[in-house]
Amino acid sequence: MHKQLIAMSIVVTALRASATQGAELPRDYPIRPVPAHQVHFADAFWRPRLEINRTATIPASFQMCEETGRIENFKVAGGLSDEKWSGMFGFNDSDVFKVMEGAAYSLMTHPDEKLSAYLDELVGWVAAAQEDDGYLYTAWSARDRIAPQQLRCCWPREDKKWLSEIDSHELYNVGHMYEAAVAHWEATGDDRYLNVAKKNADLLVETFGPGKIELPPGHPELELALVKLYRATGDDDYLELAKFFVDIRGRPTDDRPQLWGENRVDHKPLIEQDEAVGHAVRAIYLYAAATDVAALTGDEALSATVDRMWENVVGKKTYVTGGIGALREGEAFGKNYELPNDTAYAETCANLATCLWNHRMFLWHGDGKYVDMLERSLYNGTIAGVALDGKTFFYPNPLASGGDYVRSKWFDCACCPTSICRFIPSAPGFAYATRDDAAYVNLFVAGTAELELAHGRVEIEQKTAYPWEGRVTLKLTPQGAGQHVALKIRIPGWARGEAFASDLYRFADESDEHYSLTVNGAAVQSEVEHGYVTVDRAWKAGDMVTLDLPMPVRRVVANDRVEADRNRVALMRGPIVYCVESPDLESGKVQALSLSDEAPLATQFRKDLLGGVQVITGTAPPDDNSETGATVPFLAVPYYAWANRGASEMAVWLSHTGAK
Ligand code: FUB
Ligand code: ZN
Repeated sequence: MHKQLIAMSIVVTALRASATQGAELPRDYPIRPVPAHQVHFADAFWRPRLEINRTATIPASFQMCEETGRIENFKVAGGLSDEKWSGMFGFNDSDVFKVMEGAAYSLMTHPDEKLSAYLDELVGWVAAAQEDDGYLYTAWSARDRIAPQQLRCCWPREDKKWLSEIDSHELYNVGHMYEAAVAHWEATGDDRYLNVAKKNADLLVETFGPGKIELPPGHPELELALVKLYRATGDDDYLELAKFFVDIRGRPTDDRPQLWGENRVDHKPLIEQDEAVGHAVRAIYLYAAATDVAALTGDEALSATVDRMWENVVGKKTYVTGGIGALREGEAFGKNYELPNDTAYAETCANLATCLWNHRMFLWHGDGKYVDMLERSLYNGTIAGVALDGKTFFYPNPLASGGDYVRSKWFDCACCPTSICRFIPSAPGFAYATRDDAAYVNLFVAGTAELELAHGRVEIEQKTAYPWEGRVTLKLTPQGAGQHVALKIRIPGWARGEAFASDLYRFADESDEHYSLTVNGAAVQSEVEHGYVTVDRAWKAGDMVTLDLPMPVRRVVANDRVEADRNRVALMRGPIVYCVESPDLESGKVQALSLSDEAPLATQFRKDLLGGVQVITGTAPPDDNSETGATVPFLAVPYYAWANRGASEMAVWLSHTGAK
C-alpha cells in the first residue's frame, strides 16, 4: 500500500476524531484492526490459499467475466463497443467490481505490472460506462441494446432509474464498486477509480435521503461501502447516507408505500427486529453495516439491535460449520433451530459475510466470542466454498450429500466465486487488532505483523502449525526497549470446553486438558476475560510467549431443538469441523456409518491427503448390521476439504450409538 496514503488516512481519521469529539459523530470502533497488508501470513495453511487465490481464482474469474460479457457490458454502456449488453442479471456489474477489489489487494502484496495495466484498462471502461451525472449501472445505460429474453431478473422494470431497487441491484452494484475503488486507490495511489466512486456517491447523496428519494437498497451492501468511502475520504455525507439507508428499511415511504417484505429485510424497522429472517446475505450485510453505523454514530438503539440479532443468529440459526441461511427458497434463514443438513443452503457469500460481521462485533465489543464465530466460519463453512485448487466453487454448502453435488467453475449468478476473490486476501486483516497499548492476537497463523500502538510499534512473529497443532509461539519486538504492551491472546471457546458461542452445540464428552501460557519459559497464571488472557508488562526485543491449546478430538452434539441433528454426533478438533466422505470408507456408505460413543478416536497428519490435513481415525461397526462384533475402520476429514476427489457422499452429523 502507498505509504503516503496510509499516513494521509491516519491523519484524516485523527483529525476527524479530534474535530468531532463529544459532537454528533463522535466515535469509531474502540479497537482498530491491523490492516491485511501489515500482516504477513507465512504458514502452510493460509499462505497457499492466498497464493492460489492470487494466481488461479482471480485470473480465472476475470476470464469468466470476459467470456460471459460482464466486462464487455461496460464498454457497451460506455459507447466503446457495438455489441449487445448480455447476461441474466442486472447485478453482473458487481462481479467485475469484486474481482477488481481482490486484484487490488493482490497488488498491495505482489506488485505486478501486467495486472496493474489490466486494472487500469478496466478502470477506464468502468469510467466510460459512468453517465455524466455519476450514475453507473450498465443494464440501464445500455437498455436499448439489451436482449430482454436473456435477463432473468434484477434490472429496472420501471421506466425510471432507482425505482426498481427491490430487484435491480443498482445500489448493490455501486457498493461493490466503491469497495473496489478504495482498494485500488490504497494499492496504487491512483485516484481515478476513487473519483468514479465519489462521483457516484455524490449523486446518491443528492438523490436519496429525507425529502429526496426515500428507499433502501434492495440488497444491502452499499451501506458498508459508504462507510468505507467515508473512512477513505472523511466525507460525512457518505456516513450519513449509510445511516439513512439503515434507518429507512422497514419504514413505508411515498416511494415505497408497500414494504418489500422479509426477503429484502424490509418487513419492519431494523431496530424493532429480534429475529434474523429473509435472505441471509442481505441480512448479514445489513447487520454488519448497522454495526459500523452504530459504532460511528453512537446510535445506542442500533447497537442493542445488532447485539440482539447476533444472539438470535448464533443462538438459533447457525450451522456447526459457521454456515448460515438454511433455506434454498429465498436463499433465506429458516425458523429458529431449523437447520437441515442435506438441503442446507449456507451460501458461500453468507458464510463469509458472518466473518465480516463478527469481525466488526469484535472491534465494537472486544469479546473473543465474536472471533470464535469468525474463526468457525472462516476455517469451515467459508473455505468449503472453494476447491483446494481455487478453480471450482460451491454456492450452497450443505452438511450432508448423497453423492450428486460437486463444485462448479462458475455460475450464471456468480456472486460466490467473486466473493471468494475479494475475501481470501482480506483474511490477514482479521488476525490482529489494537486498542491504545493493547495488542490483540486473534488468529493463530505463522508469520509476522506490525502493530501500531499508542506508545510505539511492535512487531510480532508468530510460529505455529495451527490449525493442526495447538502450540503457538509469539516473539515480540517492541520499538522501544521496555515498551509497555498489554498482549491479549484469544483463548478460543473450544479450548475452554465450549463447542460454540451459544448453547446451540456442546461437547458431548469431557476433556481434562487445559491451555497453558508461558512468557520466556515461566508459567503465566491469568484468567480468561471476555475470551482473552492478558499479559501486561514491559517487553524487550525477543521476549517469547508460548501458548499451548489442547486439541483432543471432540464429539459434539446439537441442542435437542435442532431436529435434523438429533441422535447424531459431529467431530471437531481445534477449530476444525470434520466430515466423513465416501472415498474414505470401504463401503462408501456414509449414511450407514454409526459411531459408538465408546469408540476411541485417534488423529494423525496426512501430508498426502487433500493438500495435507489432520485426519481423525477410528473404527465403527460394519454397515451390514452383522452382530459379529467386528468393526471396520473409518476416517474423517476436515469439512472444508470435502468434494475435492470427485462426487462423494458426505456427512458432518453422524449416527451414533450410546448415551451421549
Ligand atoms: O443478489 C446478489 C447475490 O446473488 C446475493 O447476495 C446472493 O445471495 C445471490 O442471490
Ligand atoms: Zn453468493
